Amino acid sequence: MIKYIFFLGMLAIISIVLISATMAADDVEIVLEAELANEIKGPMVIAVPEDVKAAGGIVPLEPSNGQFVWAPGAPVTGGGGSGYMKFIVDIPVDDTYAIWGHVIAWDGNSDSLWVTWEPADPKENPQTTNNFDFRWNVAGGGDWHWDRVNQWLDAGTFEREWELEKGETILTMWSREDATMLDALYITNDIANGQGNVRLPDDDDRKLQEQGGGGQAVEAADKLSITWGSVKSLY
Ligand SMILES: [Ca+2]
Ligand SMILES: [Ca+2]
Ligand SMILES: [Ca+2]
Repeated sequence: MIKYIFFLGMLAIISIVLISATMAADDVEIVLEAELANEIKGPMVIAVPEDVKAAGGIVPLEPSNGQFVWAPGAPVTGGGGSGYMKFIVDIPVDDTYAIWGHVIAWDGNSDSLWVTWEPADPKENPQTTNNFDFRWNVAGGGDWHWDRVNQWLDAGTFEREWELEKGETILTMWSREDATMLDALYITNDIANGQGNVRLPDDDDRKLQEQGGGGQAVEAADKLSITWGSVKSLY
């Protein structure tokens, strides 16, 4: 009997160790280029730094992959509110996720987007509903910098997170104020360490994105690439 209890105890310990190892391996990062979005609707367009000069702005440093997405606009001026970029994101594990964007926001008239992520968010166009739940107050700065997607309400600005099940999701970045620039996205379920782990897409990430995949699972020590099944197009 004592032997049996000991055996059960050992089993429990082994299970805990195995579960812990599995949880570490379940950290997910999905690193996307804005310009490789599945759909980009004008006036949002893929741009290169020189295009900014034509709009009257200061030419930014080279973005990841040489390109970014924006609704063209001159500094300081208002405008925006139409066009979007849509990403089909294959979520590998049920969990809560957050998003960081690699952005430039020159001024108070060029520093916001709308963000919806279905199915956690409803299928809603915030450009027409003006629903502040989906308004991202992009941190200002004339050089590329990371900013976590937030919810800019009248009451203040709050970090956003989304509970998602494994499977296909649709992330839409809608133009709100023109000249807001998006270079890349970093999505993770390791939210606590997200700000410290943010990184730009590499060749493997771009390959996954172009194949219609979701992302890479991150092992505790080194990164393990996983190819997801190809994602069916929704369009
Ligand atoms: Ca603004
Ligand atoms: Ca603007
Ligand atoms: Ca880019």
